[in-house]
Amino acid sequence: MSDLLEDLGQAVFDMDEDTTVELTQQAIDEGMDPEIILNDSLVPAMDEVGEEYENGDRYVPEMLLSAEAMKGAMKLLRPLLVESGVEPAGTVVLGTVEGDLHDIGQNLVSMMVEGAGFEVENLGAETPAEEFVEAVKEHDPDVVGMSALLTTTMTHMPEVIEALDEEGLREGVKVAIGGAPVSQDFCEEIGADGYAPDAASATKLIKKLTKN
Ligand code: B1M
Repeated sequence: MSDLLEDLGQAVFDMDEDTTVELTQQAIDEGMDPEIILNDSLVPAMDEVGEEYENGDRYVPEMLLSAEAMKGAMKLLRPLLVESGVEPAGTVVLGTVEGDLHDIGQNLVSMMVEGAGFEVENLGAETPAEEFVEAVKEHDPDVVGMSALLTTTMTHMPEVIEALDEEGLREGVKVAIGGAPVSQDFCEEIGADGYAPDAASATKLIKKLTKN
């Protein structure tokens, strides 16, 4: 790997958004293939960040800062990737369920999944079932991801699955869920396809569900 790509990955790992953006621009200006910048430098750096978090060697705010740096680089790369026809790894519609304002974790999941090369339609907090359904019709995603932080709102998750079923859309998508009160048992109970306890494992789960 070139020194520049190595330094770029290190900047993401070090949570240094300014350097990440600067080095991404430099790599673009030097004519590097945007796909190589993404896949050989940025994505492996975020994988490492995810691993550190899973091992307990990195906390949420530090993971967020690396994700922000990655987002800064993606802003520069996305138009070039689209131009060069690089297919995203898949599309994910993501939202926090109805009545639930908590969107910090969900945004973190969104950033990490985006960092892994997926296109993410982030519906934000307080997303009713109908909005998930509309987004699935509009974006034809591979995965619908739902987040809930309250025991009183996790009950909306099966409603979304039912609404997708009623519209004949359930077969065409995988459903991933997460959030503090949610568990693997709950996932199985409501017929979702996967549960992940944190943003790093959500990314792995979505990769697995889409076989990326
Ligand atoms: Co609220 N809140 N809150 N809150 N809040 C909790 C969740 C609570 C546990 C605090 C407590 O009592 N100890 C409690 C819930 C109790 C329960 O139901 N079991 C609670 C409560 C009760 C409330 C209110 C009802 C308080 C009130 O008004 N009386 C109210 C509800 C409002 C509403 O939603 N309608 C409320 C409001 C708020 C704020 C608005 C002030 C604010 C939210 C701001 C925002 O998000 N924009 C807030 C906050 C910040 C919290 C705590 C302190 C932190 C949540 C957070 O952001 N964590 C929280 C207590 C706590 O967790 N310590 C609490 C950091 C974040 C990175 O983690 O969200 O868990 P987390 O996300 C993780 C994983 O869960 C996972 O990955 C993420 C990253 O690793 N994950 C997924 C999340 N979504 C996923 C989706 C996936 C996969 C993984 O697949 C698709």
